[in-house]
Amino acid sequence: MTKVDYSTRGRIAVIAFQSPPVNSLGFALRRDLLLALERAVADDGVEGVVLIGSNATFSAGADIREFGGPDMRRGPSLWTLNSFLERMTKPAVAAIEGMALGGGLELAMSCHHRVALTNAKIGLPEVKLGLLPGAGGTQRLPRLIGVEGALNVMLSGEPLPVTLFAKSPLFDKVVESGLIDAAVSVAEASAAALKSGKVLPRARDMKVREPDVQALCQFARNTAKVAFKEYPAPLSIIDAVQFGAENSFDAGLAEEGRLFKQLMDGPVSAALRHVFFAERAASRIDDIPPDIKSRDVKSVAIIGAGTMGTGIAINFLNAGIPVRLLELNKDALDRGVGRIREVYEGQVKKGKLDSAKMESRMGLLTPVLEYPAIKDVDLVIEAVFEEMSVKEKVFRTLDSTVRQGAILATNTSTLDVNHIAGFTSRPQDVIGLHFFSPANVMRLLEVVRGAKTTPDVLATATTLSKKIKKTAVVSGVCDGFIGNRMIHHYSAQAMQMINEGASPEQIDRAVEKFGFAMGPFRMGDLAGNDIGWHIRKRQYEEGSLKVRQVIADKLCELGRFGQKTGAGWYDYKKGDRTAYPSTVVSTIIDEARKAAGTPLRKLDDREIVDRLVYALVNEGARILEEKIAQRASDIDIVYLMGYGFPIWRGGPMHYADSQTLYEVSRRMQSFATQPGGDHEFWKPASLIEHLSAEGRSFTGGVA
Ligand code: 3H9
Repeated sequence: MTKVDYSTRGRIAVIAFQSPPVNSLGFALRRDLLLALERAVADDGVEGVVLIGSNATFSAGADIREFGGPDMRRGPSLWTLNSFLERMTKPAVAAIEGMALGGGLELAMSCHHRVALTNAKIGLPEVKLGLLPGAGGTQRLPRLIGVEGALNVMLSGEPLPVTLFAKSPLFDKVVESGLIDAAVSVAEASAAALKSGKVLPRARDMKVREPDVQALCQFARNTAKVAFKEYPAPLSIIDAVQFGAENSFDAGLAEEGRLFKQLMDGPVSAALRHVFFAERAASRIDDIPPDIKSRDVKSVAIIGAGTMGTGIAINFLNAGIPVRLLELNKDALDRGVGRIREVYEGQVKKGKLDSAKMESRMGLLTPVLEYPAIKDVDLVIEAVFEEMSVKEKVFRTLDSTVRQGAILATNTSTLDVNHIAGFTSRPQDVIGLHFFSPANVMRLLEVVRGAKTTPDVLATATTLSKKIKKTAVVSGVCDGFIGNRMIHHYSAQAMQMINEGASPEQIDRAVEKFGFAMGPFRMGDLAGNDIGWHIRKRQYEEGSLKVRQVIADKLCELGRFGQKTGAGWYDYKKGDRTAYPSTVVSTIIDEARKAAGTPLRKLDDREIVDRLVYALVNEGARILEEKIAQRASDIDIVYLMGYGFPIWRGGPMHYADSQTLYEVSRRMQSFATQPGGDHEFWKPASLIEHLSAEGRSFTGGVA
């Protein structure tokens, strides 16, 4: 609950504020803080004020939940509060522990003095939300620590130790302990100095000490243009700093306010704010109480020492959790251990890891050749060949060897987790943990909830994901779960557009221009086209995939699996990952088009992008209808972290919302009715129709 406590220490008022969990400066806190400050000003017995956050932290800044809503405009704004503080005729001291971020640091910089604990951190992370510090940060920080330092703080957005700034005017004192005492004594000394004729120090009155602001800002601008291509906030930060340095403080504040509003109203900040909340929402499992007890995971076994198994193992070794790597073939096991060592050696060479740490991580790895050697572990993750009969063998063996109470996980990317759980006598302990390749790099982890998986097993998986630095998204069981089920529809559209006249290069280029890390064909070549082929063959057999992907299958029949075979949708030269257009592929495409007899036409980039993205969106909507995903923002996280969807567009579901679901639905219908259009494919999911009719969106309920 938001609360502001007012007490006095001698002639100093101590204003302790709280707004759990991070003391964000929402409307109620701003209102109560201003009231407390007014009380201190009016009290003749008070000579100064100390502002301190409760719950061991100062403040994480403005309340992001208010952005874009009416509360942002309610009561005193942060500008009003800061301006009141700065113009007070009694000294105000910010006492900082924990974090002072964003608007929290801006509040502190509006005080006349700042005192911090040595382990506290400060930062202006607005850039990560597509914003600039909009409550005076772009003007006060350059005056307190210099233009270059301030630009570094604002452009990185990282929280930094206060000790870095201990000698600058940003801090009067940095103390090991006794924060309140130190802050009160700074306030008392300042009040005494005031009586003897000194003026209160204010950031607004300081000169910007930089010999050539214009040159420095131009240099920063050139760098930012390359580093943050699609993001407008970094350039706005530089503009606001330069404007304030070359004009007056007040003119700088006005320019900062104008730019802040512009960014706040823009699509990039809306997307990044959505991502901020989406990441945090993903860890919540709606029907499981947050206080459910997880199982202890102190040891892990990984079955399969291939690329996936070893990648998964590295995550646990990095987190200090011992791993037993099981492979029945000695050579394959040795190769797996060698691969893990190679990854670590690469990191040592790049200076990202020291040799001692590498050896201690390798020391946590035990290669084993038989199942009894893993019988007492807490968690097993199977990463063997993607074939039900192979999984069956592994899970039946696990069931008969591994201790009761251990969690048995499969890393399958498409197979039925319930079916796999059925190979054991303990389906309640079975779960899917779908890592993405390379498993030691990609942040996404799809946690697949079987029909019988118990809540504590699920909770253990999500808790563990944080320990191994993954973002977990819970998915129900279906073919391909959230990510691969959707990508299947995306790929089908890409193939369909080739049949209609587009080339792989044109499709890749269009979608990369939209912001995807890689187009579908370059992605296939990187991941290995044989993976999709293997899945398609199973789906043709089961009858779940009715339209044969003739061109893609032909490529695989010729062994064109992608980069690893030197040929795929593109040609590759040895030691060179550049994708060169292939005459072999264009001949295969020509022949397939002739055989199909589809009339060819020119597709423009907009159609290509819309068809690919809306194919994802339509299937995403069905996934929501079927409750495979808990919420639309989870689908966005899967695509942002696992499939290279541009972060600044917020994910496919947020992107669809930004276009309005009415327009999305109309566009789908236009694809259905154009020559050769696939009516069944482009029938908008009923959720889209239903939300659109009510003027609602997929993600409206989350952010
Ligand atoms: C700003 O200040 C603009 C100004 O310049 C101008 C204004 C005019 N607001 O991350 P966690 C919630 S922009 C509302 O899991 P951690 C978060 O959603 C702001 N809520 O914990 C979560 O809620 P839930 C600039 C916030 O320990 C809970 O707190 N500031 C805010 O890993 C715990 O968060 C930032 O950008 C907020 N400002 O990390 C700071 N911050 O439990 C953003 C957090 O319901 N925040 N919440 O899911 C962070 O970087 C991290 O949350 C922090 C704690 C480092 C503070």
